[in-house]
Amino acid sequence: MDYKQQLLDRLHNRTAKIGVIGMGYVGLPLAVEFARVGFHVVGVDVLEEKVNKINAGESYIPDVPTEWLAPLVKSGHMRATTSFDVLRDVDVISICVPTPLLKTKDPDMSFVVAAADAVATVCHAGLLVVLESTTYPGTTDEVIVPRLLQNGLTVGKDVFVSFSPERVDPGNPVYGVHNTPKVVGGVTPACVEVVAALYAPAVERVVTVSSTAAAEMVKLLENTFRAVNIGLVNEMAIMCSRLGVDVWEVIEAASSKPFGFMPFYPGPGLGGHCIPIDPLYLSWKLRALNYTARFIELASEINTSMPYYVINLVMNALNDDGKSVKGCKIGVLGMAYKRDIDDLRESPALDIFELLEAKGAHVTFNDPFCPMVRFSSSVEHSVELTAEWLAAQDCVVIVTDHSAYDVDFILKHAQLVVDTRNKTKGKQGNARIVRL
Ligand code: SAJ
Repeated sequence: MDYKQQLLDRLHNRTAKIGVIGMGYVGLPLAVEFARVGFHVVGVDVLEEKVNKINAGESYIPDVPTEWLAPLVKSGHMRATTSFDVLRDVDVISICVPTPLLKTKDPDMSFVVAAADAVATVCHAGLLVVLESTTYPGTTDEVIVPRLLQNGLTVGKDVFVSFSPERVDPGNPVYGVHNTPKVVGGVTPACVEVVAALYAPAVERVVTVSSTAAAEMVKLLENTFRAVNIGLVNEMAIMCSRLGVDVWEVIEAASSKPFGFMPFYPGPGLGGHCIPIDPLYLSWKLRALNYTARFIELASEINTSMPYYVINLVMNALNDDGKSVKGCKIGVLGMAYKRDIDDLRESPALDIFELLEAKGAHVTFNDPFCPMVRFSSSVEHSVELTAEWLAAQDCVVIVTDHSAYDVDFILKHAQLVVDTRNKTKGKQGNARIVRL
């Protein structure tokens, strides 16, 4: 049996059945994109709540409008379940599960291993398995492949194994699954051919690389590039402060260079589920190979120090008003890890909030996207952004520069504003402004 040709035919005529494990911000958009181009897709997730919402045609991922999902569920092109058994009948399995860090800052591969073990129980000849979760180079070959070989299958002949990094940018109004080029790598050339044929109908451009490790590394280069450059510009901010130079002015002027420069901006720290974490997967792997990824580790050190740097800014600003943090009222504007989204994962605002509380300040926050924040020992709710609340704060800290914030209103009513995002650029008001 020519399983490669069988898969290629089924992918070409859209009769291939696709299973996607993990109905999160990566898996659901991917599943919907496959369904939109005519595949029958089944999403598998451990959370019944997500499964029920999908089967009711209700999206819980902002990047997937319900009006996209509902018709696909109605037509039978999209459904979801908590049972892995459905994967016995699919031709393709895409693994889109989290790859977080353990408390020790080491990779937490438990979700990938659990998915790989589940796939091993349903694996059959003619199956294509694609890992999309961001991970260290070698994961696909070392974690996925051995579990599939237990079934006596031959990779590249009976079963096809690939890696394709997810490039979902939550909240990006321009780039989605369809128009973000998709990098694909495979264990063998036949695996590359098959995985390229999988994505070809769903994405505008497929970029093939020669191996799974290369594809795993592409993603890590992309996000390490960001983490290191953000670390660089955060250190630039610290240096500019020592020099009495406005780092924002410097970056804006440097951005006038039409080649060889790309602006990054200092901030309160590095949030999100990608940028602070992915590079540490790479440095972890290299440590096992007796190599220290110095740029990654230094950038991580600088980026994780930024919340403390912000606390110092606040302390010094209050000190200039003859106040100490202890006993002061401090209002935090924005808790999400970046503007105009509701994601709190790794948000530096969480650290800033807790560090200020630890110093004895009475801290409250406003975030139009995050009505509630659960801390280790308390649950805090977003307060209404009123003139009274602003005026009552000894200091207001802009941590996340949501577009909805009316800076003129804030500067009119606040006494002191510490701005970590240059949101107050070119603005004046009653408040004294201290910028990162
Ligand atoms: N940040 C800065 N300065 C910058 C850029 C970002 O401090 O110049 C901070 C942000 O506030 C945030 C963190 O870094 O806390 C990460 O920001 P991000 O813009 O990288 O946004 P993410 O985490 O949503 O990154 C995603 C990434 N997508 C994936 O990894 C799949 C990344 O590849 C995208 O390039 C990025 O979105 C994007 O372009 O927005």
